[in-house]
Amino acid sequence: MFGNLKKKLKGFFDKAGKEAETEEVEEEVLVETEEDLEAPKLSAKKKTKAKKETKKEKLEEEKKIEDTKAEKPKRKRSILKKITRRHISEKSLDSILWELELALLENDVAKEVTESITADTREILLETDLKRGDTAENAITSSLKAAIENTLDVGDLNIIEKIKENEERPTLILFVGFNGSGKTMTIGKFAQMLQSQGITVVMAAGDTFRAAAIEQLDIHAKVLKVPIIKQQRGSDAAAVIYDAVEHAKAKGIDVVLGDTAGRSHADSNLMDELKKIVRVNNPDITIFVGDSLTGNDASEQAKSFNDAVGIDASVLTKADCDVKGGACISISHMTGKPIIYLGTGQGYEDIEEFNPDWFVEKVFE
Ligand SMILES: Nc1nc2c(ncn2[C@@H]2O[C@H](COP(=O)(O)OP(=O)(O)OP(=O)(O)O)[C@@H](O)[C@H]2O)c(=O)[nH]1
Ligand SMILES: [Mg+2]
Repeated sequence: MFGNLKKKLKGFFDKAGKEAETEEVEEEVLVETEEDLEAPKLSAKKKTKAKKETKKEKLEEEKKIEDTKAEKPKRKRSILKKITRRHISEKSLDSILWELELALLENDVAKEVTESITADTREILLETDLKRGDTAENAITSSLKAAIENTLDVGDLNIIEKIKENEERPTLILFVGFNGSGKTMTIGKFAQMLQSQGITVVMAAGDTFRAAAIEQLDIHAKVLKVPIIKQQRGSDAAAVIYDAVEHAKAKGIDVVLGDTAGRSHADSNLMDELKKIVRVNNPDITIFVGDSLTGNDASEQAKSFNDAVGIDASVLTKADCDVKGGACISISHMTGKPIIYLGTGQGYEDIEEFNPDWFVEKVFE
């Protein structure tokens, strides 16, 4: 899984590490220091005056001075200090980042995401001083790692918690995406996963468009012993899902898993139908299901579905195949929504939580 990205980055790091020139620069920096002030002394004038004061006043005055001494007043002072910094020279940075851009593009990271990661890496590298004994390669690796971590840091969505918090009505989870991306299979996996957590589910055969789509979901329902709400092919998908929600309400079922027909964002009729499904049923969670084998296209699709109906998270399927991995980075960045699961095979158990930290470790290990 993600072997290609790892391989590409390894090649990049080797080359970049060898080519990177570091430079030492001496800089003068302002350092703020604090120094103790002398405890205030009584002026001569004040001293004579003090003599004339009563003993009580004198004692009070002395106490005041003692208190001030105890506070130890400090004065801030800025001084110029010379320091030597070692970092990768800007000149070699340009060629390194160009190589990085290529390595990411070749691994299905979308162009705009590549640019953002490269810019982030540049910024981090320029800000980072190389410590004694630190190699350029280490600095490049950790800067890129930090830049990718930033890109993946788009919040989290815990489905199980969200379902358990929603006590008022059944939680409707709608699965949307391109043709053949794995929506229906993922519904089977979700049904199995949720049931194993003691959460009850009903399936809604909302793909009323493609031949045999209803029968396909029906098979999953039978195997998993899950109720299913369906109508004939060609019927109104929004109504099928509405009926499933009503059924869940009546039977006290926790979750409705809504299947939808695969569609391209360019198909305006089907996109309008999807908007209607969303308008009528107001899903609690809309999940974009993307095929990681389609690489760069998956992130473009995710963005267009997010723009059309608003998604809450993505599931990337077929991660068991030798995928490049760049789609994971791109989808999060382009939708601003987290990837929550990876599909890792054709069995019901083949679903894994997506953990950005794990992903980054995997790529850099
Ligand atoms: N290897 C692998 N195959 C998967 C995975 N998820 C789905 N598939 C397969 O991908 C194919 C399409 O899956 P479906 O669930 O029918 O996809 P869909 O999005 O519902 O397709 P449409 O309804 O036609 O839009 C099937 O052969 C699935 O078994 C996965 O994680 N790994
Ligand atoms: Mg389907």
